[in-house]
Amino acid sequence: MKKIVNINKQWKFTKEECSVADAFVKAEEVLNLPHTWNADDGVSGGNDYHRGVCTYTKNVEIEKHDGRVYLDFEGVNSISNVYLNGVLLGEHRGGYSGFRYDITDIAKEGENEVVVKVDNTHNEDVYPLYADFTFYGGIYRNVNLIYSNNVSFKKSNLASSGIFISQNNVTDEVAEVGIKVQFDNFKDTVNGELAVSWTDAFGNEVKRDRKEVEITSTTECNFDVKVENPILWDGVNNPHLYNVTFQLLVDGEVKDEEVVRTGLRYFEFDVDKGFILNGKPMRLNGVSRHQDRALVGNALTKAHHEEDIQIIKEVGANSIRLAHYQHDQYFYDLCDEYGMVVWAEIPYISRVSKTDLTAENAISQMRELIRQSYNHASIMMWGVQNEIGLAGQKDKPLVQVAQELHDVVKEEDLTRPTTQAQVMMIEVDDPANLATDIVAYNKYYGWYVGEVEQFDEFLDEYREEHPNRGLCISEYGAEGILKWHSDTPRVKDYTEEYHALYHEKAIEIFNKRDWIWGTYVWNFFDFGSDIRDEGGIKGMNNKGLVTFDRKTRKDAFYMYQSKWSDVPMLHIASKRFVNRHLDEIEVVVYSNTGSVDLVVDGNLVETKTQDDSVFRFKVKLAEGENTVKAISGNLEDSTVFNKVAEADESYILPGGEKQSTLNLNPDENVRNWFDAPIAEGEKLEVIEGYFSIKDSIFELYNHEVGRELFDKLFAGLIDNPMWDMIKEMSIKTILEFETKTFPKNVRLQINKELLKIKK
Ligand code: GCB
Repeated sequence: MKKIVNINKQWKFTKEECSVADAFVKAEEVLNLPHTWNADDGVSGGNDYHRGVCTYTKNVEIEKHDGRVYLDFEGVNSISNVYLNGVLLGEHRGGYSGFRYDITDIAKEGENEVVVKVDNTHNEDVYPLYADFTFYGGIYRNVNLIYSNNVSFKKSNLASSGIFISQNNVTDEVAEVGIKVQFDNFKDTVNGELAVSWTDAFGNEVKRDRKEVEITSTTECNFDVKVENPILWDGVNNPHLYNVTFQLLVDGEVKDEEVVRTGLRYFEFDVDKGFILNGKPMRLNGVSRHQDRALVGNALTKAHHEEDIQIIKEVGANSIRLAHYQHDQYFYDLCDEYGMVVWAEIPYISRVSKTDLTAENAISQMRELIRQSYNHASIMMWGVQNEIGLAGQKDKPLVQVAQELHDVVKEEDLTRPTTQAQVMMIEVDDPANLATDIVAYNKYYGWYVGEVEQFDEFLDEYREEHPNRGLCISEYGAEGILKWHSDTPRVKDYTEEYHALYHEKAIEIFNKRDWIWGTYVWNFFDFGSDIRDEGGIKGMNNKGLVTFDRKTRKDAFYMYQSKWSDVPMLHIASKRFVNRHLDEIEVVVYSNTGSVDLVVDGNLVETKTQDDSVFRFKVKLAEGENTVKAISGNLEDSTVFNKVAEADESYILPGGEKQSTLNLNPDENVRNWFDAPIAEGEKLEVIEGYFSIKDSIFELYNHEVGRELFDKLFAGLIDNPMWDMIKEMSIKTILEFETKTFPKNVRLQINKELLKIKK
């Protein structure tokens, strides 16, 4: 039988690259895995966290064993070279997938020396190349020894289990499942038997199959199974899982056993009804998760993963985008158990490699992800890319690579669609949108770009362009920092109030459209991004609904909970905004109970009964402390607001609001030229051979006549440090960054001006 021995304990480490010969002398710091060397400097800002080659060593005790022995790594970021007893076992390129070496011929009974060199420096051939998160270096997931028989399920297929369950046709009545089992045999061909038993969550065996198999070194066994009257895996409502036990027997002796936990379900993405699970439409109320957290970075324990899924359940989400890389297998297990619909993806993000033109590394990471995660019921789509093209690489084969990745997915898995998260400036009619089965956009109206209300316009525009293709908003979000507050929340003020208001408005716009199949809040947790310095905080992306240490749920968290969760809840917002100078303030209460009483210092101010879960009360404050209570049935929440004479400046981000990402400030008169009303239903016109706002800003800049208009409207852009990136964007995208300056009528007027310019 197979035996797995975890060997996380008692490694030694040095933050330098050593030769294999020196490693055992130089690596002196004793530590247990999981480990990263960037838990602190990876989140301190300045983009100066240690990126280099570091060395780990361990004396590994290996038992006498008649069979095979494997050294199995679940995640090492990002390039590793592993040596056993001085012999290089191999190099693994990619920081988020598992890999495994057959060490049978090199291992000896007793003590063995393992050296792992881990490199998290930039390497142009290994994704991710550039992204808004810290690339924590280290052996940050489990390391195991696997003792297996000479005859076993395949251990060397990209660190997968060698068993693949394909849900070919599942209905309420029957699940038709295709099973592929791959074997290893390091000895002579033998006749074995494969026993497969399905047990439901109540412990009833519902199906048992036995197959004779002749096992050679390359045997693969494919067969179909029907499970009658399956108990379906029904998302958060009933995430029922079967234990499917695969036993390999030779002469009646069990040589290997794998228990695959999987759920049976069917789903589709409908152009009008959105996502449909087991025949019932179900809007994917999703959040995105980055794995890292305060103090430990990416070196997580099971308890950390469990806490994360628990908080995601608490908000009432039914889907998770596991961004932007392969997550721990244990987390996918938890998603299966909790009934979360998962978008899984690889770190093919932001830009294409300058050297790996065929995206070989992205392809290999995709194959690893799929083979290692194939049997998870929760995974319903494979994400092939995120915001590729962000850096304006129009000359690179962006669409081609996305298509290739799509094809690779189809070679690996015919049961799940491919998806992709488009960067906001990809136009809705861009052919890139057709590269995958389904498509999604990352859109930041109301944060990087214009106002949150623009989602309305974008969604209508998309729908018109693609009446036969659904859509998901794969990212949307705003920064929300606990110490900043405002009575008049505004874009880019970083306040907890704007963060909550932004999400209220966004979700309201999304909820008006049943055809959208899903939305994913960016991000559920604050996360480390050492390149950042935002809102007075260095090294962090603060768009989370929950803080980096998982300790504080921001108001926006409760706003979503009031919309998504069935568990009765009540929450007064802005509790951290204690000192208030206005005579009358607005008190926002989130509750899914339908009716809330607001009581101030023991006096009922108002009872509100409404369908909407966002309750707004006007409250007059008395000097000094005012105790505010919200009550609904048995639920109660309270806080104290302190009336002060002057506005408390400590709530305002020093340096003031940064109102604009691009700082386009054309002369007021210039803008006014275009400020004519638009006729009802007036649309954007494009004429072949003439300019329109769909052309790139660079084309306009390079055109003799166009340049005049460019200089009037966008002169400031050339000095923008991001010019190289911005110049590839369309004029439309640039204008949409600043919709206060360029509202829709102005944009249409500018388009009319452009239509006069022949290319
Ligand atoms: C995006 C990226 C994500 C960033 C996010 C942001 O579109 O996909 O990786 O973290 O924007 O917060 O800017």
